[in-house]
Amino acid sequence: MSVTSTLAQALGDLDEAAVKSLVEGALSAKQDPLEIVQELQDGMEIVGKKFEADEYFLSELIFAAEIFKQANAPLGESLQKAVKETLGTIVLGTVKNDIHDFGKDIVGMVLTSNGIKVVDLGVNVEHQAFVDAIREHKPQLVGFSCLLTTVFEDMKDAVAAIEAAGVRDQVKVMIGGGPVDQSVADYVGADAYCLNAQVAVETAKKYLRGN
Ligand code: B12
Repeated sequence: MSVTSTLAQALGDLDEAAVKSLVEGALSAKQDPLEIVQELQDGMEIVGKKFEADEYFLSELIFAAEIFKQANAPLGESLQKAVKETLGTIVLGTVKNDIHDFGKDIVGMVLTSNGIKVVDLGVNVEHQAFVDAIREHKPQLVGFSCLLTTVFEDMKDAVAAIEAAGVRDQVKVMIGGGPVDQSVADYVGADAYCLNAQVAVETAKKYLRGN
């Protein structure tokens, strides 16, 4: 078993000390920080499944979130490379009625380290706030993060608000988050669905370079 899959399991088991030392070990072994992020994401997947199976409750979810946050702190530093050019701008936020922000923060961090300016609107973002930010910052991209199936409708409404404001053709809308897939992107009227931060970077660069 690789160090990183052990890492996913350690997070799934809420073994705070093991997660900390495995991340430190992986970083000093010069493992790609994005791979480590992916393993932590897999660990959160295990936590989510245990929550669904009533093995974990909200307190465990909160504890897992705390471990995840601490584990990610040194990764952010490793991801910050010398950015030579700014490729473009993305307005990013977690949609209305949703307060999950780890996925959004990771995507924002990885996009920033790849030369894309990130305007982070935070969580539980009103539809109109996306519209206002498009007018103010003139981004080429808008990103919605969504972790709750109950907020698909909010994403759809946010896209509709952007459309109604007459600025839909100025931006590409990218969406991501645990329960999101291509069919959700089609349903809400987004341009692209991104499985993870790596795909987010590839997709953003494709749009910004126009190929
Ligand atoms: C941590 C967590 C929490 C934490 C959030 C802490 C925080 N600051 O974010 C806390 C404890 C606060 C929490 C609260 C709740 N949670 Co919660 N939570 C989770 C958990 C375990 C992990 C989510 C996570 O952080 N994953 C790690 C990140 C890195 O992954 P990610 O978000 O998917 O992001 C990656 C990609 O998706 C993509 N991506 C993400 N966003 C974007 C955006 C763009 C633009 C792009 C391009 C890509 C992209 O890139 C990221 C990096 O690779 C999930 C279970 C799961 N497996 O998802 C449940 C889960 C999402 N929660 C759930 C629920 C039900 C809740 C609560 C309603 C619980 C309650 N009863 O109060 C509340 C929500 C309140 C609200 N209104 O939002 C359910 C949702 C079920 C559903 N069908 O919708 C889940 C699935 C658990 C479960 N299995 O039941 N939660």
